[in-house]
Amino acid sequence: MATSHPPSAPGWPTTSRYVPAGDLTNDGNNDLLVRDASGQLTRYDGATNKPFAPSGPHLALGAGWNAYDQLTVPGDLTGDTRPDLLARTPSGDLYMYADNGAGQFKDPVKIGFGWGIYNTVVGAGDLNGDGFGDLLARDTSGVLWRYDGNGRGNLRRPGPPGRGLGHLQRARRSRRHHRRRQGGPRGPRHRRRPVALPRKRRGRLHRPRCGSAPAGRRI
Ligand SMILES: [Ca+2]
Ligand SMILES: [Ca+2]
Repeated sequence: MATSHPPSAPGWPTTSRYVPAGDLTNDGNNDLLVRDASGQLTRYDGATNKPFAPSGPHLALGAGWNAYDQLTVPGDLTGDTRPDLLARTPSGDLYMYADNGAGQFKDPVKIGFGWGIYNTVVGAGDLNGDGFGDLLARDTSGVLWRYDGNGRGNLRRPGPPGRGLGHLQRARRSRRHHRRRQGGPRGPRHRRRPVALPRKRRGRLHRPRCGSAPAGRRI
């Protein structure tokens, strides 16, 4: 999950961005990524029962990271159990940095575009229990969307949409009830088209459909 708040220990500049990163070094402790105001990214290594400190063990991971306006670690996206990093540019391109097995990152792979429709993109860990990290994205109207990691370094639309399914089922029951009250057709349920989101909301985030643009599930 991304955060702009520094760790509670003193000495962390408020101008840096702090990204909880999971266990990048595979030592059983979660680590922290810090991007400073100049764009330098640094990995700070977690330790049991010790707060992160600016003087603690760390490794510089390179410069130029201020090219991104969102950095977040959803968990493992590649299927190797090691957490991976997602980075979004201000223009909406989404890049995946896979953990290289040594607590650093491989070269980025562009996995999407059009993500500028979201004002926040947050790695959420494994929400659906398949072992792969998942992502939450909030659009400018406050609607939250979920993207599931596919274990192959990318994101996919989820299966059962959880709360959203209940919403669709309620909408379907409501429409069926309305038809019956009006004496309309009562054909088998499977012959009807699934009820989509309310018309005023339908397709709001599906305009950039082509390629690997966002196509998440509203939750
Ligand atoms: Ca991984
Ligand atoms: Ca998952």
